[in-house]
Amino acid sequence: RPENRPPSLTPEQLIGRIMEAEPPEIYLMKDMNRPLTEANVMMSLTNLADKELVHMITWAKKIPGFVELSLVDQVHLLECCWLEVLMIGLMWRSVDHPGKLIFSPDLSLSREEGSCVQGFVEIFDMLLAATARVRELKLQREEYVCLKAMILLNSNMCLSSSEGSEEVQSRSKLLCLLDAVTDALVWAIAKTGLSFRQQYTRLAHLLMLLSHIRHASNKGMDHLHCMKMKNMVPLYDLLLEMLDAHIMHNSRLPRRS
Ligand code: AOE
Repeated sequence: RPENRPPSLTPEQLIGRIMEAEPPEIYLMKDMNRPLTEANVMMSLTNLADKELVHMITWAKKIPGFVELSLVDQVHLLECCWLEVLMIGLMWRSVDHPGKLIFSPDLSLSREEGSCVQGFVEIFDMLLAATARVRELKLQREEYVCLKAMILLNSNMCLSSSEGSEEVQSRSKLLCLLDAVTDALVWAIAKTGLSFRQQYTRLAHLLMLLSHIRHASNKGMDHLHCMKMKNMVPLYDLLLEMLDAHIMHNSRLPRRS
């Protein structure tokens, strides 16, 4: 059925649309003289994430086909992947600054500066290592936007509560969308003029990055949960609720609708 097909765009057109969806750079306009204490750093990071999440929703909605998914799937996908999406964005911004994480143009932290937040160094090192890998691979912008879209579309591979026909349709739309973005990534890799062998090796390397990002995100979630316990993260009530929803995710019983 036609409404089950992904938007019939060529890989090039799809990448164009995903590129146009890119969120803007976020400035914190923070007081440069503020000392890098645990509380100040966490406040700045939370402030940044808060602004980025608003843009992330706009970004997701601009990915061709995303808004055609069921609302339940849209919410669930974002709920599952938001930290991974923030992290790949952070890696992309930091790629030309070895040893540093560029959270925003006015907030970059070295490993040492990050260590003022308890438990941060471990996550920091994972992010620095993954960023170094991105650098080695010389990730291209087209490839980056495809990977980020794949993180979103691939975040929610759990059993769907596939009762309603709308949910079943949404699930098959999602798989078509994922295929379309995969085609776009393959197209972007082919553009680099590598041999066929090098092309599929590169595809594998790029996709393996995603498992490191998922790992870092899970560790980051644990860390955030600890921080919350210590009352270090000045989370807004709504965000706090949403964070709780995420942490309970793995232990949630299969839902019935
Ligand atoms: C990474 C990239 C980035 O751009 C910003 C940040 C800021 C904080 C950082 C994180 C990062 C890297 C990993 C860190 C983390 C702090 C501790 C952790 C360093 O180790 C993240 C600050 C997060 C603030 C909490 C916000 C809660 C939002 C809940 C969102 C949600 O559940 N839903 C459903 C909304 C989804 C909307 C898209």
